[in-house]
Order: sequence, then C-alpha cells, then structure tokens
Amino acid sequence: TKKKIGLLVMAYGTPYKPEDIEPYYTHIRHGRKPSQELLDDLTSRYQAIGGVSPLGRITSQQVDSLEETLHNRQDKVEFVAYLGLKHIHPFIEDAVERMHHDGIKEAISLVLAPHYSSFSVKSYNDRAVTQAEKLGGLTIHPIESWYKEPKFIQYWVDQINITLNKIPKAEHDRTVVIFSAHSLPEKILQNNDPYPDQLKETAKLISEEAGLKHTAIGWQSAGNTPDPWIGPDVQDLTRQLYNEHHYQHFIYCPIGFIAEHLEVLYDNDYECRVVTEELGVSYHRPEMPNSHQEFIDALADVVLKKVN
Ligand code: FEC
Repeated sequence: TKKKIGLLVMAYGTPYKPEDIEPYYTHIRHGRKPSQELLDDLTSRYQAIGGVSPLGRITSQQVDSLEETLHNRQDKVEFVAYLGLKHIHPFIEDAVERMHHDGIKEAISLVLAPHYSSFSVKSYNDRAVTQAEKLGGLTIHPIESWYKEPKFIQYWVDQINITLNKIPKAEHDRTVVIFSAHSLPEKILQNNDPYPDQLKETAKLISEEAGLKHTAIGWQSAGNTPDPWIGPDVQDLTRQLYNEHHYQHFIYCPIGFIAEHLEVLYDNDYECRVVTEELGVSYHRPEMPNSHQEFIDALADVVLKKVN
C-alpha cells in the first residue's frame, strides 16, 4: 500500500467578503484593531481591485492542482493536501488539527512564498510545528525555501519573453525589468536574514537564463509603521531608473509573490502604473504563476525532493 503523507500548504489568506476585512487586518496587526482611517484605506484598495481579492480562489486552485500533479507524477506516496492560512480561516493551526484528526503521522509543510524570512516563512512553519507538537503523534517536516527551483525560474523566463515579444525589438535596449518582493522592516537585516540575498539570487538566475541586459531590484508594499523598511521602493526606483537611463518600457516582475492579489493588482498594476503614466513610459507586468502548470510542476518538484 501507498505511504500516506500530509501536505500542509500554507498561504497568506485574504478577506472572503468585505466584512472580513476588519478581523483580517486586526490579525495582521497582531490583534491591534486598525483605526477607521486605516480600515477605510484598505477597504478602498480592495474596492479598487473589484471588492475582494482573487487570492482565495487562486490559492485553492494551487492546492488542488498540486495534489493532483503529485498524484499523477508518482505512485509511492499518497499526498493528502491541507490548506492552512496565516491571517484568516482555515488557519494554519486548524489545518494541523485536521491532519491530526485524520490520523496523519508525517507531513511536509510548504509555504506559497519562495524566499525565506524570519518574518514570513519562519513564522508560518513555527506555527505549524508548534501546533503539531502540542497535539503529539504528528511530525511536520518544513520546506524552508524554493527560490532557485528550476521550473520556477523557467516560468518567469518564459513570461518575460512573452512580454518582450510584445515590445518592438528596436526598443529592447530601452527596456528594464524590475524584480521585486514585499518589503520588510530593515531590522530583519541585523539578524542576517537571508531574504534580500535570496531575492537577488532568483533575479540573477532569471536574468541570466533570459539574457536580460537591464534589470533592477526593488521592494514594494511596505507597511505603515514608523520604523524604516527595506528599499528602494518600486515607485521611487521607477523614477530613478527613468531619470538615469531614460528607459521607455518597464517590466514589473513581483517574484516574491506567486499570485495575482492585492499587492500585485494594486501596488503594481495601479500604483506603479500611475508613475509610468506620469513619466510617459510603458507599463508591463507578466502574468503571475497562479495555477499555471509549469509553476505547479515546480512546486511538485520541491515536495518530491523533500520526500526522497
Ligand atoms: O488580499 C490580498 O489579495 C493580499 C494578500 C496579501 C499578501 C501579502 C503578502 C505578504 N505580506 C508580507 C508582510 C507584511 C507585513 C505587513 C503586512 C501588511 C499587510 C496588510 C495587508 C496585507 N499585508 Fe502582507 N500581504 C497581503 C496583505 N504584510 C492587507 C495590511 C495593510 C497594508 O499594510 O497594506 C505589516 C504588518 C504590520 O503592520 O505590522 C510585514 C510578506 C508577504 C509575502 C510573503 C507571504 O505571502 O507570506 C512578507 C499575499
């Protein structure tokens, strides 16, 4: 008989309906309720992308598709997927509890974010492992990062090429690719957090493979707190690159994210686009990995490597 292994897939989570925005935001803020002003601001950003984010739907598709792909790829292990979210139900702890209830003894956990940070991936995995230890009899083996995974790199290479094909060849020399990830408070750098270096490494691998000449790295979606966040911010970076090099085409690749959600649909497709319009240059943003099979295959490779 096949060996049964739990696959805990963890993702950020998003409000399912407008009423969820306040508790969701409160959870992100570690239990501190947002002011009315902050809440209104976030609500208006969700309104600008259609009221709710497509993230909930995309995450579910990714989990289903990953489970199916793992099933099709091999027959030694039966992977049973469980979705656990960081900031809304089904929470990570609930997913672990369901695995335990279903009699799963061994599980692998995978965070749907490529780069490791003490602020992101570590906190997901710590919550999962803590809950498993509390319940007993279930061991979770966390995957820490997968930012170099070949099919993940190839996904972005292909998408950048699709975008470049829409730009006249003669203008390729005046085209720049901006790679970005979610900014984090600068204090993470004091503890040698690998997050910025991992982002650079992903960008380097994609650039080399795609043969890109003009690239830059930026940070986006920084929070509203008094302490400094890692920069340069993608909007400032856009202005700076324009002033220094007069690029005419800006290709935004938010490679720290893997789905079309608020941070991409608003922070890139709205906020960065506004800057490019101000400068009179063209805005491009390749499709996010979502549930593209090439990307799901990359995730399946990551999981299978962890088992073998
Ligand atoms: O609903 C959606 O479509 C968007 C979901 C969403 C994703 C996401 C990814 C990351 N975040 C990360 C770090 C932080 C830090 C703070 C923070 C704040 C927010 C707020 C919303 C939000 N995040 Fe998020 N993030 C998403 C949504 N994030 C909404 C609150 C309003 C705002 O600031 O815009 C600051 C918390 C604080 O105040 O202390 C830090 C990181 C990622 C990428 C890795 C991952 O997916 O886990 C890192 C998706």
